[in-house]
Amino acid sequence: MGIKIKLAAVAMSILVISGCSNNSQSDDEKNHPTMNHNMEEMDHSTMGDMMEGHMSHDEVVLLNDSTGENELKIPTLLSRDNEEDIVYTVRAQKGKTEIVDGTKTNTYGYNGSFLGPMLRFEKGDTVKIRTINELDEETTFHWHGLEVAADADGGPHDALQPGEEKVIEFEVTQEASTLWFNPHPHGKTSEQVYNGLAGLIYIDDENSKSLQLPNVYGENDVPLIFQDRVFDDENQLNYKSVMNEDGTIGDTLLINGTLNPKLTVNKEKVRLRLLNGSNARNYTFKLNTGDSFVQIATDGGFLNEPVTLNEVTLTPSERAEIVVDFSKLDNGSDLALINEEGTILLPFELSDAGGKVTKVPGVMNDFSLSDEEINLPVTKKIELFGMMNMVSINGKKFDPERIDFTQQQGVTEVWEIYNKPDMMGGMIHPFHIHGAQFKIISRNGETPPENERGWKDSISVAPDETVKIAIQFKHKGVYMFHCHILEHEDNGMMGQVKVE
Ligand SMILES: [Cu+2]
Repeated sequence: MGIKIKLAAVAMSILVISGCSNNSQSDDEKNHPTMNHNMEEMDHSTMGDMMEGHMSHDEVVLLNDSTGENELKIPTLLSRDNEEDIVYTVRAQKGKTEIVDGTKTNTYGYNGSFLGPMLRFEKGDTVKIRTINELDEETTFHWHGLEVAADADGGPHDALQPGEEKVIEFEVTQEASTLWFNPHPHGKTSEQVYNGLAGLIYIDDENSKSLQLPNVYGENDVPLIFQDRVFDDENQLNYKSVMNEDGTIGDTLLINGTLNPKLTVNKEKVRLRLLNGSNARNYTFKLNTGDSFVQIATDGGFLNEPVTLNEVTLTPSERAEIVVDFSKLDNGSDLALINEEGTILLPFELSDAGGKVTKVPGVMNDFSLSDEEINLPVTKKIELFGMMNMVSINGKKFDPERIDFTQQQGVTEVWEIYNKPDMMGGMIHPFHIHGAQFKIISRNGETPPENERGWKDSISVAPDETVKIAIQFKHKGVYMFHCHILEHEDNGMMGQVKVE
């Protein structure tokens, strides 16, 4: 099967992809990690890399349609180590996984060979997690979106060597939300995530339990982890052979690790918890019928009111919870989740069973952004710039010995994040801050769209865009902030804030 390629309008055409035989072209570069770059700014080694077979940012490999032949896998719920205490064990492991029928792919996983279980906490819980590194290389256990002290956060300072373990303990103080966990060892994050290290965290609270939203896990409350990969001729994930310094993109979509997935649903409202778990690809999710759906939650909690949308875009690490109404569909309806190119990501099959009657409440949360927060002066400025291995934040690459900013615990500050374009355009950088949920004040001076008026831990920042956020850290310690294109992160597009 050939790999489909897309060319940007202003192409600096270096198209050297081994094994590619079927290039289709389009002018549409919307929502892709596309970069048209000034050649003069590149050094020779970068050029050499690109000439030797890495993709340039002028083309994005299209995804293949899902054939729908495999029922979607649902991550298992991780049970506690014993009944009395809220203690969990999470092991990073290697293994072999039958992703493609009849063959075993070498993969990484948590408590299994590929991806991980789902950890479900309740607000107010004191949770202990025993993390164990059973890999042959160092790793860390980072809890993306969780508001914990930095020594429990699993940043690059917290590397566990092979065979090492560490127990962390924290209280769940934040509201109901869909978070996730992944490795964060500096320079190795991209490959470890690519090989399969990623898992889900659900937080429940009194509010989420009282809202009567669809909440039957795996039935009408379904997590969807989107990850694109390239399988080689032996059906292996050979990261080094497909790695792109600017973000590794694949032609094959896995959802929850399932190749060619379909989801069987009852005739009811179904809540889909979308997580962009890809190294670099952006997704704009739509229904193939053009029908609308409602978004009910952002990265870190419920929106105040459901927002009706025809599409929602997620950059790497962002989440959105949406509710799709299947209750009025006929059997035989041809319904699928697609992306902006019309690629079928997830076909739905309607079962004969009638579903539960649930309602999306008109009021779900009391998130607020005060005038005081809006009017705070900007006290931290972030400038994202560069491409390939020449990415930087405020002109600097990550240095574990350097603290870039300090901030007082419990004090709200306004950060201004600017994506500085190069002469030929630039690319979207998804920007993530550890250890806190924040609020978007403005995008280019404008109020953010309705579906971003909620708690966020990762934001898309487009070329030449300035995003202002209000952020407060509940805990102390040194936290990372970085681009969530994992290869940019590994290439040093990361800094540190020390909360005192
Ligand atoms: Cu980036």
